[in-house]
Amino acid sequence: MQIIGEKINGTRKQVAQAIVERDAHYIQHLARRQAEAGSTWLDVNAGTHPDREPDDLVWLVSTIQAVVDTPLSLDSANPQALAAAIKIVNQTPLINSISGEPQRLNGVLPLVVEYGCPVIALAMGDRGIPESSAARVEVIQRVLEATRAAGIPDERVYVDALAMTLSTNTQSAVIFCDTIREVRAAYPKVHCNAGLSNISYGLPARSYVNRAFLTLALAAGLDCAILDPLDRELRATLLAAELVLGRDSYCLNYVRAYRAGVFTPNP
Ligand code: THG
Repeated sequence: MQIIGEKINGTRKQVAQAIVERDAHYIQHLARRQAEAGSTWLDVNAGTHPDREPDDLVWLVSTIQAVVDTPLSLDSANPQALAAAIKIVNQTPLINSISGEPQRLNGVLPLVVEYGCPVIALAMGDRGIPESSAARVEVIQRVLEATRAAGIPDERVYVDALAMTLSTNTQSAVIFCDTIREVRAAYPKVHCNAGLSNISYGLPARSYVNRAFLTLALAAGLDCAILDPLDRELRATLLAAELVLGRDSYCLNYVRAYRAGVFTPNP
């Protein structure tokens, strides 16, 4: 399982403030803690106005790289911001993301090809996020035609079926899992990613919802997630679910994590 640390995201209030104030310490603290918690990538989302986003993303990337060497997930729909950030990264980043929107495919795919990056592909087209799993699979098929035509191997594509909050559609986790089951069957080599915490947006006691969703999505074929790596109970759930799904030979990861103290509750 690959983990993308979610915490450096400008839609979070304190991060937004740190970006405006150029508070490097706050960002670096989040970077260090998420790296220590075992993130494969750190998501970096400036979440600012498109005019400011290239500068803000570049500042975030250089601020983070000054303290950790975990590769970054550049989270932006803005080709200018991605192009500026990609030039200064120390390690090949994950590009988050492309979609079926022509503007995004045309603007971002050339960068993915030029720099040989892994890339997240969202199940979203020019008319937004389709309601049904069948329509999401169709969008993904179109995006994969484009990535294959550009010479990007399926192994470098992280399909994201888009986890939307249950507070506005109680079927959204079911639709998500149905979509990735179909994608997995048709394209065995692609990865499947989720923005896990989206699922519980607007609900109380979110971590329980995140944990239940993570377990079911893992069973459906999820192998990568943007999540809060500092949520120890979520990490314990991840380890237990992978063990139960037969993805932890000799129970090694589970037992090692127990010994490392992962199973003590969140402070
Ligand atoms: N897919 C892809 N990228 C994405 C998303 C996706 N990037 C943004 C977002 N969705 C994933 N990142 C976050 C980051 C923070 C939160 C939700 C999604 C969030 N955090 C709470 C907070 O900051 O208070 C705490 C979360 C919790 O309680 O666990 O809500 O879907 N490709």
